[in-house]
Amino acid sequence: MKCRKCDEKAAINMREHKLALCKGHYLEWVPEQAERSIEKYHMFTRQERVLAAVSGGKDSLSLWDILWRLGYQVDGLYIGLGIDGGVDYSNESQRLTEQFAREHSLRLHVVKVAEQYGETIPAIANRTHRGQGKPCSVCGLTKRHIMNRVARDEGYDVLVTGHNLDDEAAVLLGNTLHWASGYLVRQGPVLEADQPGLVRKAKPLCRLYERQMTAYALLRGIEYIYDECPYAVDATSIYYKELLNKLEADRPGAKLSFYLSFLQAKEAGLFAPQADEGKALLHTCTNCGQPTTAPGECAFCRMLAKIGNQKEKETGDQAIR
Ligand code: Q46
Ligand code: ZN
Ligand code: ZN
Repeated sequence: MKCRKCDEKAAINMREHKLALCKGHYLEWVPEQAERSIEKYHMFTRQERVLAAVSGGKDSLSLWDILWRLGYQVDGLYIGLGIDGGVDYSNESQRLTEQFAREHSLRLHVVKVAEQYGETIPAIANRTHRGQGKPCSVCGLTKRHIMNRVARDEGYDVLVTGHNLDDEAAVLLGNTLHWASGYLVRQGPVLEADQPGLVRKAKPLCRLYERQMTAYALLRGIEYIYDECPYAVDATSIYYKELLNKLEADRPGAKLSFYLSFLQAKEAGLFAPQADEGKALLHTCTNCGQPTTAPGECAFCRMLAKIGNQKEKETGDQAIR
């Protein structure tokens, strides 16, 4: 099969777009698609400072690469979770992220949860008993907190993440199956900073398939961590992704159309703005200053206080012994 734009052999055939491209044209096409999303959804401009959350995986490193090539002012943020799981996941992902930053002369912020808060994510999860043995809820809460804090404290205009179309369509399917209107209202390529202390979030890869991102990373020669986080297996989102992949196999483009039609329906007013929309985070945490749903301390600070109390108790117990 030949490239649509030249006579070279095609490196990828995208049935969803009825488009086959050679390596050179594909490496141009992906950033063009990202740029189209950035402009269409008013994500950010070249005058704004962008912080990319990078995990060492293919999506986030490719996102960083693409934004840098497109000429945006983009720095990286790596959060060391302290997750081992037999594959030394955190150390390897940090090594690859730092290597990428060095090779491209890009600025990288590194925040290690254990250094900053005294314990790794799995250890905090064990202490707090959140998430029935899986550290994902503690992990999500902590990552959101750190990402917003660094973006806000370092004066970035927007925080970007490497969520791709498969991620977004899986979340959409989950939200739709539950008719989770609160989540559906907020799901989209951009989450505006509609509360003081909150930084705008954007997902420039939201219209690119996971397969396209893998192809981009491989053809661009980006070295990324192949292993998923060991806790990612068996997640419901993986099941939703498999369901959507079956649909996509029979009907190429179904995933994209599912997501884009949702965005269009939203734009057309499917979810009329509620009177209380956006007012959910009206309070400011008395400890860290980030927005929160109830007066007092935010969920993250309450979690930290809890593990602090436990540690004090442990030291006390040891002293008595
Ligand atoms: S939440 Fe859960 Fe992820 Fe954190 S513990 Fe791993 S799988 S990394 S997106
Ligand atoms: Zn070509
Ligand atoms: Zn707080």
